[in-house]
Amino acid sequence: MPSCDDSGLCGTDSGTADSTSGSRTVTVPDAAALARLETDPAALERRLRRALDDGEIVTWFQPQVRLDDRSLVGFEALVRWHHPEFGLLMPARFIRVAERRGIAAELDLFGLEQGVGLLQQLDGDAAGPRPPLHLSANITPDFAAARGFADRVSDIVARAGMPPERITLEITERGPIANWRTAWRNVRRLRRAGFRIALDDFGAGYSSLGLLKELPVDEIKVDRLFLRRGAPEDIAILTAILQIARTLKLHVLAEGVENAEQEQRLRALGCEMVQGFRYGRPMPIEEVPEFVARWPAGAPFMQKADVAMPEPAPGIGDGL
Ligand SMILES: [Ca+2]
Repeated sequence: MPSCDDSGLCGTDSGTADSTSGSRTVTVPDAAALARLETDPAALERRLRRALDDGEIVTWFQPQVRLDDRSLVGFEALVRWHHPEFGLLMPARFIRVAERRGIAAELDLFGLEQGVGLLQQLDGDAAGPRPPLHLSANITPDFAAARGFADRVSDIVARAGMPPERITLEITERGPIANWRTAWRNVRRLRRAGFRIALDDFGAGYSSLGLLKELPVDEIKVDRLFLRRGAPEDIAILTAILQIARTLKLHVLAEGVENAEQEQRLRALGCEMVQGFRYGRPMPIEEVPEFVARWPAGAPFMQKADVAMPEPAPGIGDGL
């Protein structure tokens, strides 16, 4: 069975077999055949386009939670490729080719559209009044820089009658693109229209402090990298990120929270929101309504805009 982690990476166990994980069947990929596809960008592009047409691209959703009282805040939409031969493929396997070949926009829009539809369904399911749930949708930088980006995103949300304030666009500075200036102009336009903007993978890769000056950011998504080990330098970096966020009045969401120890660390640092296996794994869209219905009564719902940054525990950050 492939081991899929929270970051969206699946293992590439060799051999071909079917195994069942809960209610869903997972196909273990033929690693050699998959590698052949991955190393042939033209073939991968053709196959990916067909996947979009044939309905093999699916969106999974992972809950986002307020750390303080475990209020359910919303979900991040995560695009997957349900390949008939290779099983469930994470974006890491195809996103680079998708970006280079101009398909990333279609994947981003698909995730957004599915997510907006899900919010509508969840609104309709609510038995009584509850704060509206929020959607976080990933946007690749190439798409952000593309002509028509802002209109295409706005259209999907407007057609559904969904307030843009219920959507966070997660953007990362990954990789070189031709025109950052255009990308950030487009992003600023969507922010003015009411969308929230999150800096994804913050602290890792290309996501830089400079972007906090460049962009009207609402939220920082702290990369899982700083949670894994709990080493003093990781804690120092987490502390510094949270201090910056507090000073700039930004929201913070830590990704990749898997256990009580990590949760405790984030709580002491005054982190506001979390996402990770500890609160819910990514799940197929059909499973989300039941997940929401079963959300424990003691852990309420909360509108994302109302989540406020708590103060860190006394002594945290001293000496930095
Ligand atoms: Ca993301």
